[in-house]
Amino acid sequence: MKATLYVFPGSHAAMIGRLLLEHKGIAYKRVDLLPVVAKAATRALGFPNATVPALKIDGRRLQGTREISRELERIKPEPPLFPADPAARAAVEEAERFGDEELQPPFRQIPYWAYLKDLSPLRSYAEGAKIGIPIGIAMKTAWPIVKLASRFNDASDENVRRDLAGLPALLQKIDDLIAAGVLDGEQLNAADLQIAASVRLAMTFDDLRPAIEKRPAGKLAMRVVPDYPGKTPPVFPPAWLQQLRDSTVAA
Ligand SMILES: N[C@@H](CCC(=O)N[C@@H](CS)C(=O)NCC(=O)O)C(=O)O
Repeated sequence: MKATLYVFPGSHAAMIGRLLLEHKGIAYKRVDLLPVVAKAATRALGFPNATVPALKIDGRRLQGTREISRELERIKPEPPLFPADPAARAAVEEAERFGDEELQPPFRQIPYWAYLKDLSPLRSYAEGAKIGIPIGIAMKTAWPIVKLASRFNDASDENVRRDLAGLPALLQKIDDLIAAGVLDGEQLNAADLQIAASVRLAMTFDDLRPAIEKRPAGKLAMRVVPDYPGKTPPVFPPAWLQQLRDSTVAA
């Protein structure tokens, strides 16, 4: 099998693409793009959408974490990403949908808002990436990219404040899915990988990590992605973190 995965540093969706291939034991070449630039690059490479992860596998083009998980399951059934039992499979598919549609989006706003305030942590997210130009030069071009990406992703004060206030409910839902046995079983499934990558990205933020790491959701994230490059020191106004702090006491 010949596989090339297009990603960009820091992207939780791209991390899911990597985890899916690694779960299946499929060797792949990783191509690191830059945010925003990736939009044009993926189109130029013949993908239908302008997002990562984008996977070329045996000449076929797959895009989006859920399309990739399903196709990998079809072309290489072992080890499985989905349970064989239909009811259990439906529960994993629904958890995967939740991860994709509800959990991923805030983490396309929160990071860009933070980098607009302070660009210096950005470099840590590119650790291990080969973006084709020296990292120092890439960082000099980072400011316009971050500004554009913030605009594309609506990373406004209002949205990010709302995202942060919504985190306790998302984390509770993940803890509930773990308690119900849908996630964090003996064998990891597609929803574990989908959800853990977003939670693990959240844990690279010093403001968020203490409220997450001791919860089942945080432990799952560490199990699935022990090393997620990047670290952002405290950056959010304390008032925006109130709900998260309250939920830490309750957890
Ligand atoms: N729900 C999609 C989301 C893919 C997505 O939006 N990826 C972001 C990165 S996290 C992206 O490629 N954005 C384009 C860009 O910023 O250039 C999936 O699970 O694959």
